[in-house]
Amino acid sequence: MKRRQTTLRRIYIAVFFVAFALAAWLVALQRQEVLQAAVPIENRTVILEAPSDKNETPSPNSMQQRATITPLPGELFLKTIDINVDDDEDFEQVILSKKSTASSSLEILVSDFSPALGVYFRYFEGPIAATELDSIIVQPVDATADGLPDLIVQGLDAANDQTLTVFWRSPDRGYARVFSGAGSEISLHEPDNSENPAPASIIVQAPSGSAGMALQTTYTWNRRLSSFEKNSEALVRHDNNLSLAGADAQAFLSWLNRLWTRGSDPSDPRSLFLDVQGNALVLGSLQIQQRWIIKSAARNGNRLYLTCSLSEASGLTRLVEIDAEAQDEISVGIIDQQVSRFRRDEGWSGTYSAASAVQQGPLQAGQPDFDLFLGRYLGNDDSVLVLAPSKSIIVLDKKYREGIARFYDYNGYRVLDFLQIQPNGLAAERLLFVVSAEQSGDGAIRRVRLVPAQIGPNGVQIEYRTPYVFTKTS
Ligand SMILES: [Ca+2]
Ligand SMILES: [Ca+2]
Repeated sequence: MKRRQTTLRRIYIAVFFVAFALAAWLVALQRQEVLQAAVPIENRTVILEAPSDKNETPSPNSMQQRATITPLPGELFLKTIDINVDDDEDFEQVILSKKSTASSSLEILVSDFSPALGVYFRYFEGPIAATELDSIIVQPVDATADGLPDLIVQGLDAANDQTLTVFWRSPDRGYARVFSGAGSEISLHEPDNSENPAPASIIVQAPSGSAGMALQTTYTWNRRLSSFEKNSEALVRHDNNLSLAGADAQAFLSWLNRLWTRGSDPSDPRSLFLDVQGNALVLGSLQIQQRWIIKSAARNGNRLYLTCSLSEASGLTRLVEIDAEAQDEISVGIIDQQVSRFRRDEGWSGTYSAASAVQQGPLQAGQPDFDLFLGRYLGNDDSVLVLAPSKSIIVLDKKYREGIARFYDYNGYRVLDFLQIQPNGLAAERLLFVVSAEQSGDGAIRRVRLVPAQIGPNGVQIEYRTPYVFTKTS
């Protein structure tokens, strides 16, 4: 009898602990959700575990739930973009779709709201030249200078050639497709004159067959015929003798995996870092730092297209075009998905140089000897340093920070770049240190000295603050 009571008591205690643990877990889960919900949607960042499932297409069911209209029989909705296409007070929806599962081409569908009926309806549909869903950016732009915003759809086709499709909006008959084409480079050039708006021209560049030259075709808007007409065709110099290793996006990404800086405007230095392990593109200026998740990467020769977004759920996509110009030089162009005719330009485009130009050979990962530094360190005043490949920790002046640590060689300095990542996934503070190490006879690190530093247009600037000294403990 006594034994039975003891067993019962043990069971009660065990049940109590299980219930308590479950309750604690539920509270923690709820707190986390509340915290995440408090972050504005566009600022939410999710760190991907592995970039393995990036080619996964969204399930048609979830897309159809987000779409404001229902698909026709056989039709497949792939992506919805909420966007104000006509400059009025209501948002429309642009839906990227396929006519059937067997179809290899994509269409766009504009779903408009009828205030009279209180419902969305199928306003317009038309085929586009882009076939790679991830690459597509839709923008309302008045390409024809008649005061009505047209629809510009940019993206990539199956050969990773750049595509452009222009839907002209007529005053009374909706949209009409007035241009659709592909090229190794294709772009819409808007005249730089807001006083006296003039139609944009389209410039298509294609390989010419002769070395160092490209065939450039220009199309201009013919107002009378309401179409883009071929205006000129010429061979232009296209010198880029740089031969990057490999032909795939992965080789390009490895080559890019180092710190790039832009110093063309000394008052506004910019940096670009491709965090291959973290699957992110980190853009930095003196004021802000942005961490963009790379959703897809496609390569065409010396050009790389990265489709990025601020969070997994975000519909606001950014297409980053990176041209490898020389072994230590890239040019960067950015096209943002817009929600209205207003276009944001944060000034990231331009020519960037490799910060580690001196020491880097071709196609080297930008982390010399990082493995040597991995481990735990203790310093004065309870300061702690933990360097690990996936997550690093820095406790300085009683402040705990966890995030991602990277090493670069920068003009002869070894720099430790630490980006703090908050529990909700947001990137926070960035700390830079010039690192020097004391090694024992077998090369193992004994102590490190971290000197607080900044990276500016003139290279590494050491801050004259007391360095932090850490002793390696494991
Ligand atoms: Ca609208
Ligand atoms: Ca127009």
